[in-house]
Amino acid sequence: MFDFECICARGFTGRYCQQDIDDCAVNPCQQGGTCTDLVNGFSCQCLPGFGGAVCGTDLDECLSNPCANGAICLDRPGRFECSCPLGYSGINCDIDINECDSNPCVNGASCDDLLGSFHCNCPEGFEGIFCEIDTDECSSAPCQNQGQCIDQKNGYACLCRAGYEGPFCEQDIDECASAPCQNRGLCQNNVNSFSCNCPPGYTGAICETEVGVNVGDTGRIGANIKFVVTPENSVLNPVWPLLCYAFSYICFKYLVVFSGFWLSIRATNK
Ligand SMILES: [Ca+2]
Ligand SMILES: [Ca+2]
Ligand SMILES: [Ca+2]
Repeated sequence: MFDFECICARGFTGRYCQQDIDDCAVNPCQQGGTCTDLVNGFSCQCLPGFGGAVCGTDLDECLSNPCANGAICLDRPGRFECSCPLGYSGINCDIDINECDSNPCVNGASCDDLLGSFHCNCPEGFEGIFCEIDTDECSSAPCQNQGQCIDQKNGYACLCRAGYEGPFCEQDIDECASAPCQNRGLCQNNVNSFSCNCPPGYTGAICETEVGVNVGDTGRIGANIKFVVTPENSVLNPVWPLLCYAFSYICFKYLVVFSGFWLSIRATNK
């Protein structure tokens, strides 16, 4: 009875050396590489990013400069990572982030996308980074004569005190415009009121009451003009001839109404 023993070539085993040893059985390929069994050996097909006989070498994916816009490249196992500068995004930092996408501008402002920021174009009457501030048009105190200023959108309104009008309350309402003084009384325009300077022979708030006149009666015709009722033969103050001339019509009228007396205007500013 003969026996024999086969001395196998490398890579084979078995009684008759009929069995090819599976060199991949020990999982020699690293990092997920695919192993192919060969005769007395194996080969590894590496996943992207790895190299070497058993895929144990981490390739430097940053060597190809994949990061744009000055981003810092970080070599990772099997991949790269870009650390983007402000205002950029994307795997390669090649996307300019649109900071207007979040609609940061309010009150109808338009948005300009900038690098890492935005700019709001405010409509008239608004200010602030987001145009969120309603400009106070009352800050310049545009209302006159103690008028109250109401701030509005891109403007203001003045609430005037009684007796004033106009966009800025700049106008003193002329309460004399309706000619309220009767009997040729002189109307004086005041704030929210008027007063009547009654001619000789009249009195009352609007000179509505007729009274007699006597020699020696005094009164006012204008703010600085006083009168005195004088006898017919009295002489006018020669210092004020023109002033008297200006009132000559009034003088004549008094002469008719209060017949029996000459009325002259003696102008003084005392
Ligand atoms: Ca941007
Ligand atoms: Ca405003
Ligand atoms: Ca007035």
